[in-house]
Amino acid sequence: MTAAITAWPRLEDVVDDIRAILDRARVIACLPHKDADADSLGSALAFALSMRAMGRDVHVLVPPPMPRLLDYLPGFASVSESAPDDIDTLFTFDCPTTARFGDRQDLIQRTATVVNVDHHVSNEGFGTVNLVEVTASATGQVVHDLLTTLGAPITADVATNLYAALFTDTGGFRHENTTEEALRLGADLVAAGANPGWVALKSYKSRSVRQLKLEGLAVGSLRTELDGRLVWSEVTEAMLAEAGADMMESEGVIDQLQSLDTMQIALLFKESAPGITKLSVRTRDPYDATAVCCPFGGGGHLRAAGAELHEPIAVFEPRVLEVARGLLRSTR
Ligand SMILES: [Mn+2]
Repeated sequence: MTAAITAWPRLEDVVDDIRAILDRARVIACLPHKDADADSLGSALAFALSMRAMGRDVHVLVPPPMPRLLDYLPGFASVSESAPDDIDTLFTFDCPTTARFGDRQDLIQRTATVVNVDHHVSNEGFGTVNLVEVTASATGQVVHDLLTTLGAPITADVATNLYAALFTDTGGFRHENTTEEALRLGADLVAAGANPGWVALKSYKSRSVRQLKLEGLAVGSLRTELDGRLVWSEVTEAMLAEAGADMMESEGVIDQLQSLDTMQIALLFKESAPGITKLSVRTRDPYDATAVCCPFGGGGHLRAAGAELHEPIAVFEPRVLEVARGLLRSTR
């Protein structure tokens, strides 16, 4: 595990490099991380749509599977799972490690120029140019700063993608990363054509019966320890089968766990494939979510992090619980 990079170049230090890269680029692709959320894909689409509005032909690729729950984002219909062979310039969004590109990791190695746009503290700096603003509430905020500095247009569709990125990465403007800057940017994006009610409807009020049933099963099997300070649950293959849902539809479960009044560390274990477990972690002050994930090669943000291990839940879960208990016992 490499140590976190603490001093990133500022936008004004890299914008000329990015401008030169765009001038030279012939085939540009935008890439979010695997199992993209609205920040990652919304940022990629916003950048691509703004470039397209300036006459550039830009591809948006996703590592499979296609994140179909995000089909409301403007430009989604143009997203592809397969990459053209002749990409020479790759922009990545909201992805701290190359491992998170899943089946598209090879693109990072075989593309001559990579611009890494992100806001994760744990970013590995894998780009030719790295634009990582760790104080930004969302990668969408970094993209907005980049586009406006480049003089690229913020059309209504660009604004909608950026608003969806910002809105969901702040948990609907509820998480600790809901800064004054984030709220001001939200207003600017609405002025540019984003519809906040519609984005809220699409991101938080458009779930299927399958999704709610799955959530019910996962919430129903939650467990707590240490007076409810530690809460955890699982999403298993059996639950998916019972609800008729797939793993993509388990996205809201961790939000239910972190709504518990006594919660200080919430953990969700997902059986993403036989023998592979995905961990999602949410914490409250003073607990660092990355401290739970880093021992297992994961990372993320101060209050939201994750990891993936090639171990079944039954093996992985007790190890993570030990780390979480240790943290909770060390501070009150
Ligand atoms: Mn993000």
